[in-house]
Amino acid sequence: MADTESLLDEALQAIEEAADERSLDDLRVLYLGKKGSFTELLKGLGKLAPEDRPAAGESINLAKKQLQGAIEKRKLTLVAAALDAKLGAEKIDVTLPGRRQSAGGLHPITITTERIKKIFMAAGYDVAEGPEIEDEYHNFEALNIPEHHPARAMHDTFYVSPGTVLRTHTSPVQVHVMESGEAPFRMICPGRVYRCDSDLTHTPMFHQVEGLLIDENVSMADLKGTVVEFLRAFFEEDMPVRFRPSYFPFTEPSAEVDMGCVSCGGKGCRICSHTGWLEVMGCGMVHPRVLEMSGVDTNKYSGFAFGMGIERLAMLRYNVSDLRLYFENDVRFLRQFN
Ligand code: 2NL
Repeated sequence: MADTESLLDEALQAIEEAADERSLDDLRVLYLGKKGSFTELLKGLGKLAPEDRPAAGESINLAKKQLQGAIEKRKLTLVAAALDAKLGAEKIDVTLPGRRQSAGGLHPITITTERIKKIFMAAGYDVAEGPEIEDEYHNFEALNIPEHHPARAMHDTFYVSPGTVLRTHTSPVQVHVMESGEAPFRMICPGRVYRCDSDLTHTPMFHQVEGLLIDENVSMADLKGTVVEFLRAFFEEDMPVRFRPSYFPFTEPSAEVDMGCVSCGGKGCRICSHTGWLEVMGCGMVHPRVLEMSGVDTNKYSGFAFGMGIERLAMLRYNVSDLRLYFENDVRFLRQFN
């Protein structure tokens, strides 16, 4: 009887101190299992005098019941505590703002192209597009670029196969439009062009917009007015513009267009190589041979054309100092335009 009582006290104490369900179950096995202390006590009943056995047996069974009850009670406490701890650890702050889906946006070259298109469309120009793979006739011959002209040399042009090239400018689009339509024409042709050239200021693929206007009585004055008004609309600034004589096989006369440096206002800085001027496009009166080859009546019509690099215009407008940024797709760069 004394053994039973002290064993019960010890067991109750241990159960009360059990830290988790696992150690509680170990205690159950230790006291009530097949080889547990209380089971051993019951087995020892036989050694008692027969008249003492019923009372001893009863007190052992009573102790076992008490233990089972204590274990159940402790188990409920431990389960509740474990649940509390889990819920505490998983607590979320519902007042925190949600993670936003990032929206994406247009590439600065796309934004610039759309801006150029908008300006010319407002002046009545159509937008024409065409293939990036061209035959040599439309890329060169039709533009009065003869077989041995340096612009046709292998080092400038990507050949797809003999007689087929990646277009080196968007002029062939204008040639297609002239061939298949009737003057007058008023169009701009934006798109990707390719040149076998790669360094700090050249990438093998870049973007160009060319413009072509053909009508009766079109003069160099019309060209100058168009170019100056376009540049002032694009840069939103009334900067000076000058035309320098130049040469292109497809225009005569030809000119290169400079505008007052947007960075220093003409005083001279690193951007304009201390000249106060930035070269922004090439232009000229369309060579009569180019018009004739595409079926335009040169007795009735004349026209002007111009071409500009979109990356260069976008660099000047957004004050971007390195051309390569437009091709790396670093979101830290791209995000700044949206
Ligand atoms: C430049 C210069 C230019 C043209 C492009 C052109 C197109 C036809 C007929 C005649 Cl179909 N000309 N385009 C004319 C002059 C200059 O581009 O520096 N581009 C980046």
